[in-house]
Amino acid sequence: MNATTIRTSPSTKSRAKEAALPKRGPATWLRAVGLEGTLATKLAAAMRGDGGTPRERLRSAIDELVPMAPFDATNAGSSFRVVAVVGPSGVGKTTTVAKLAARARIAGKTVALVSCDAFRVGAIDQLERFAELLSAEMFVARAPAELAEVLDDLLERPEGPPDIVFVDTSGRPPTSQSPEHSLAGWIARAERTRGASEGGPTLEVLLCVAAATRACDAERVARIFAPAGPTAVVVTKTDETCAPAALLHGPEAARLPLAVVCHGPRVPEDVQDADPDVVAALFEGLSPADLSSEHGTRKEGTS
Ligand SMILES: Nc1nc2c(ncn2[C@@H]2O[C@H](COP(=O)(O)OP(=O)(O)O)[C@@H](O)[C@H]2O)c(=O)[nH]1
Ligand SMILES: [Mg+2]
Repeated sequence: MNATTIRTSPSTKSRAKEAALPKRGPATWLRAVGLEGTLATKLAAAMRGDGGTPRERLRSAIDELVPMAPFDATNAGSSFRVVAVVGPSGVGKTTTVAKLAARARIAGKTVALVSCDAFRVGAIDQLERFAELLSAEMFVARAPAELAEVLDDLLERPEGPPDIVFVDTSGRPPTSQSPEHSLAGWIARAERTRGASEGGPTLEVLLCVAAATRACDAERVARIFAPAGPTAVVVTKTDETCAPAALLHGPEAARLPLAVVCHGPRVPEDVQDADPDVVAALFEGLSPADLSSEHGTRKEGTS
């Protein structure tokens, strides 16, 4: 199973036509793909510049404006990672957990899954099914104390903890009662008790935003989920829109780098590391498959 082999969507040609890069001024095109405000102004200026093809100018403008921090499924430099996924309900959090956990398994890592979503009917069963497919252990934590207990138990295992623990959350705005709210405190405590020499645990909190989210709603999502302490952004459902503005407005609103892009519901295929070429192609209405032939696909464990 190769997580980075991506099929060309049947609608690729029509979407590419809809979003074809402008031959003249870029302002109309930027509006059509949903980009607004200062970001659109900066992109328009960069795209009007000299040198290169329109795609090359778009790519380098994206590279300048949006930091990218691809998800490291190989676990370089950490002995116990906690990766939580937060964001609005229905955005694709549980599916993203499954995709990233599958990538880690493909890279030969051990994973455990924790569901903190005791709210939505069927949410625990959904993660349980993914856990079975991945031969991963799965736990349920309904409150901060339960999550701390699960993580303590995993960390103290005589045979050593799993490489990565993925924490799936409900789409509700985090409060002090939400398990994910307690993660930063748990990490700090674990670091104190274990000491740096033992390689303390690390925490990543991925904020999921759907690709079609407008700039003002991306701001709203970033504000609502700020208490969970996001560290990077995941943009989902790029396959469902020809205006995937949140690829840029999501990271802009959260002031965080883009980690991965999800372009379909399939696990583990429909996920791609953040990369300026991939983002530029998605704005052109191309699927990441169109790029893989130009750039080759990166296999887990070979970076
Ligand atoms: N088209 C498409 N569907 C997706 C994507 N990611 C998730 N989904 C689907 O969106 C629905 C909600 O996903 P889920 O992971 O349960 O969302 P959650 O409520 O945030 O956990 C499911 O039917 C998923 O299969 C994506 O990138 N593209
Ligand atoms: Mg879910």
